[in-house]
Amino acid sequence: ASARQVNIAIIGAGGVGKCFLSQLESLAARRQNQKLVLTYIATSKKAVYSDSYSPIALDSVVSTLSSSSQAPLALPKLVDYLAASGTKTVLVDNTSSQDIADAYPSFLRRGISIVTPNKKAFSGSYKLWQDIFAAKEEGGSLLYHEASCGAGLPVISTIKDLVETGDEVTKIEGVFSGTMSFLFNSFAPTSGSGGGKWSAEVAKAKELGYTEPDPRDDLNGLDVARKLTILARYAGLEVESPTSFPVQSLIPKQLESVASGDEFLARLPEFDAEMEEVKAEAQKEGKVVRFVGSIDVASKQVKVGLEKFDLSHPIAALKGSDNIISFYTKRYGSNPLIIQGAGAGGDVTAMGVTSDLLKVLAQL
Ligand code: NHO
Repeated sequence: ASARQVNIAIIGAGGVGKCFLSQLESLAARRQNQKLVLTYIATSKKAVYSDSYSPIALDSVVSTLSSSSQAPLALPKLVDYLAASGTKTVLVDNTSSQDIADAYPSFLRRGISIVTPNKKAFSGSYKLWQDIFAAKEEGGSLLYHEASCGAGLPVISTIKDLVETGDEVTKIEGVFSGTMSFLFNSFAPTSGSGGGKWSAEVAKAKELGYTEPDPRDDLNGLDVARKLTILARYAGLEVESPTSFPVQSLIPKQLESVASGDEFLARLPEFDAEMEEVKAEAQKEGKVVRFVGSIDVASKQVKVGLEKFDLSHPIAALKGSDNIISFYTKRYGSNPLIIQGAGAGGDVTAMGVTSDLLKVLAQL
């Protein structure tokens, strides 16, 4: 019998997108009973596709894309194009675009499944969250977004499994940002010495590629707030948006509106003394400071910000850019289920997307 075909459409070919493409190439080569055909790929500027849905070769896709003169399809047109192929289709959204996230209901309603590391759809308005799951039901499509929290770590699948098997999540806490983890592990190490100036650590994190191009996008706490919004919703809380609960920003007020990320970095040393004080205050109590998020289900409290931890606490002892997420539930009692490991980076994030794709393929 001939292999069943599944069409793949991809938007986004940046840090995560490129790693995903190489994982997809090896997956397609190993896939026995399904033929995976790339029929559409786009960045914000360019696209490759054809009216006959001819396969785009995976081994040369990056160069095909960069030499293409085709423009991306507008989203409503893309929905029509993909739905008209007559073949089961999976859309992989490797962007951080809110516009694309807002269009998920239109794709899902037309039977197009989605896998994505993009947090915007699940941490936007509560209405969008409801629309997405209603459209998925209506279209009989599938939807996975493991990498929207904790990169490749099994965080979303774990909370879904806990809830769907009838456990009750009471509290979730942890370090949800790879960037913040790296910054505090090096600024305030448990050894007490060796931490550099705050501004120097931020500059180093940027140099190593851990931060967003503009480090303020990490330091304002919103990335963590988005991840907590998603988890809180799965835990049963109707969180309205990532700005509907307290989020501590580490951007000094005076630098909120400077024009560029570079100017921000240049002026950050003016505020080193403030961060030094925060660190010293924790040290006086024999603790270290870390940037954490927590969800208390009973009191419906979600919060993001700095907290002090004993040196022996697992949150204090994290290494590198690792995330740690502790789930307290009825079943697990006072010893939480803990997930820990790399929480940022192209390859591990793409792994979350590829494993989601495998889950979809198994059901198509
Ligand atoms: P890039 O490198 O900026 O690439 C984005 C691509 O999307 C580009 O090709 C751009 O042309 C395209 N694009 C943007 N808007 C478009 C539009 N409207 N139409 C068509 N194309 C468009 O971004 P990344 O780094 O590859 O990230 C891709 C997605 O993965 C984002 O949603 C990001 O939030 C998500 N993600 C990334 C990481 C990571 O490590 N890079 C993680 C999770 C999810 O676990 C990671 C994480 O949370 C990192 C976080 N900063 C932390 O914890 O410190």
